[in-house]
Amino acid sequence: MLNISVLNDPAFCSQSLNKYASLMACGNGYMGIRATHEEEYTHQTRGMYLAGLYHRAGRHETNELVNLPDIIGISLQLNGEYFSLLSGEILSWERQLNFANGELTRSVNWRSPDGACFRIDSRRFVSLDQLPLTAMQFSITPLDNAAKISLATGIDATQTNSGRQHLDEISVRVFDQHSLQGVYETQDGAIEIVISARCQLSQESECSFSAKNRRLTCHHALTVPQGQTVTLEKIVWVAHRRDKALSSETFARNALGELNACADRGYSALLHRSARAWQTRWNTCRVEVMAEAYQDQIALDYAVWHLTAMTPAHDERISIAAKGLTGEGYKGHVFWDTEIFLLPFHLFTHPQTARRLLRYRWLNLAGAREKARRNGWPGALFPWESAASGREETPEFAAINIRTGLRQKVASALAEHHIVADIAWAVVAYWQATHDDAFMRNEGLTLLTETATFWMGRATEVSGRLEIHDVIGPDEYTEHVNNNAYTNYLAHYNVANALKFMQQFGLQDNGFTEKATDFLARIWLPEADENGVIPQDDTFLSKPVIDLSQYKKDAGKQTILLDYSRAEVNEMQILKQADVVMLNYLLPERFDRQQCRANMNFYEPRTIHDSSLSKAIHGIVAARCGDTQKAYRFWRDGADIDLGSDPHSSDEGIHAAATGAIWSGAIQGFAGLQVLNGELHLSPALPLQWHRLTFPLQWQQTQLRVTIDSESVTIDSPAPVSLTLWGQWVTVNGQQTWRRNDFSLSVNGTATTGDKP
Ligand code: IFM
Repeated sequence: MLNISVLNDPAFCSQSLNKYASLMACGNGYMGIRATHEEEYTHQTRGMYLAGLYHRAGRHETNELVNLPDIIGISLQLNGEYFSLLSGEILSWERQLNFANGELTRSVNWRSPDGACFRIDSRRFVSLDQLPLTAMQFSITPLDNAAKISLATGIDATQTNSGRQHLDEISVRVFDQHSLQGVYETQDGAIEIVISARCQLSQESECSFSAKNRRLTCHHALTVPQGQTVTLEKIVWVAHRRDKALSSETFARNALGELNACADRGYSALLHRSARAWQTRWNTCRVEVMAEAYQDQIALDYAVWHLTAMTPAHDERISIAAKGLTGEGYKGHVFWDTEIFLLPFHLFTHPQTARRLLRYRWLNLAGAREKARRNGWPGALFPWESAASGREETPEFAAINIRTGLRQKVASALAEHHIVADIAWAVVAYWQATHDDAFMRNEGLTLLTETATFWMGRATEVSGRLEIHDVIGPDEYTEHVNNNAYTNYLAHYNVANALKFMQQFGLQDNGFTEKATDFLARIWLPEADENGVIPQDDTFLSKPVIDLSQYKKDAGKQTILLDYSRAEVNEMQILKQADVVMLNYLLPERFDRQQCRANMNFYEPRTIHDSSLSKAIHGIVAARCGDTQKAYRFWRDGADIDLGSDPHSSDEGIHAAATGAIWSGAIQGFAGLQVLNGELHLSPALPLQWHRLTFPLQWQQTQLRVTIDSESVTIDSPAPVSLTLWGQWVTVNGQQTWRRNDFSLSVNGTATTGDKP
């Protein structure tokens, strides 16, 4: 039995309501529900989202992940007074998300302003076993006197995305004495959502229903004797559809049937089934660390839990939003975060999910081709931000300047083209880790050649060499530059791999081969200076340097923009996030330790880390350079982006990419996992704070288990697998242990070490 950790919400605090609503959000890849309290607080943002359910609320809006009608809210009156923790006294408090089974629980002892004491307990989960299912229980125990209790809960369709209403209420109905159903449709008529809920009280009560102002509500009133507990059990089934093959009535009736079948089983049985699904999940992806700080294990469990909860593994037509399914930040759009920060976890634990994420891009090729064509380029230009259709969804303008009334244009959609090569990078990574030839022959090669074709058209000839002009690299504080090193090198990698895999799979296209060969010979790859520093772009090194220490202290808050305009920032050596260091991370074959260290030493002092995508990558590169303690500091800072003490860091949702990077930092950083020329390398070096690290790893259809401590590595493999360990070629079959110092073997199976044959 794995000893999975829990995440605690340490105290009721009105400042951090939204942070914990994000961090403790329950989800299963199909739906996500923010961990808001049942009772109402003005600043609390409720949220329930279905992966891929986007809609545009108006002409000047972009598609956004729809915040669905709320099912969590319960209005509780105790002796005629509304229950709120802002009044009275909290006598004891416990709230936690149990990662093992996905259950969120709260237990509060509370004294009301007029002196009566109550215990309020609540539990809920989103089922990993039946995706449209969520269940909750809410219990009240009057502790010192009998109490009059009334409860009101149901389906509240007044919910909006910060005021933008996406849904029409089509019908609301009540069935028998317990069940409610609301049918809603996105205002463009494209998607129908049916929410069915059964609310049952553990004791006899006066029960009634109301439907008013988009709220369908079930009311219970009763008197509860002292010491007795009354429990409301609410089971909810959230169905949706685009295709209208069934009549509305049949679809709604089926949903009610599903609800009834679940509700008849009851909360505990439903939780048990979901917990079993989580157990299976944990068995295949838990990363265990024996560390001085238990926080590190919590961070790793937090990461794996959310990486599961945010990923629509059931449906390849959708991908992962930058905030997962935990909030409305970035409007639920999909960025390069998915391929570069989230895909590695899936690739090395559930490669089928990585495949689906890539198929999402493949299914959306039409939008990418269209974007390239509109801009006058061939091939596929993937949108910087995408949603369900694969069209560009980046908002045209950022926040308004309220002094001038002017809106700042968002340049990313116009120039942050590296996403094209990032997707190609992920295709190659997927093939290397799986050798899935069927995928490569079909989707993979189409993606590689379409993206390569884009780069070949995108490049500009300058005195015989090919350059890529007017781009934004990963560092979004430096806009519209020529020859961003990251972009040029990744474009080269993209075209080189398109050519390589075409040849490997025996596909002949003379025109493509000729053009690609020419591109590879002439594309400008910015060269390192004598110290190994690669210029970020053509002009970066000529810009002035300023002292960034005060801004680095507030990393993530973009405080530099309070002192300088974006245009001014653009004219200084200031990075928002890893750029050349990111390049070093992604293409380890190209850059040796000394070059990585040189770039890290040069660029890191110039990097504010205002993006949550920055520190973890620095950590991995530091680990590869042998600076394990520095890597650990970056890793911890990366974990603290969500889990640290800032009460507002995650109000609008967790940072999905940073969550992926918690996993990557451990596996690609401290375990030293790299894929070099298609081969698996491990070069573990644990930070002093970690004594042991254990994790499962899928590599080319074999499920390995790796255990690392300060002196040795043990690998368990059911079939022969070859890899390079600390620079030496080894083959593992069964369980084998290598000591770091001498590579002496303690063998259960057979092993060979030495140079690669
Ligand atoms: O994709 C990132 C980008 O690199 C930095 N700004 C936030 C985006 C979404 O996470």
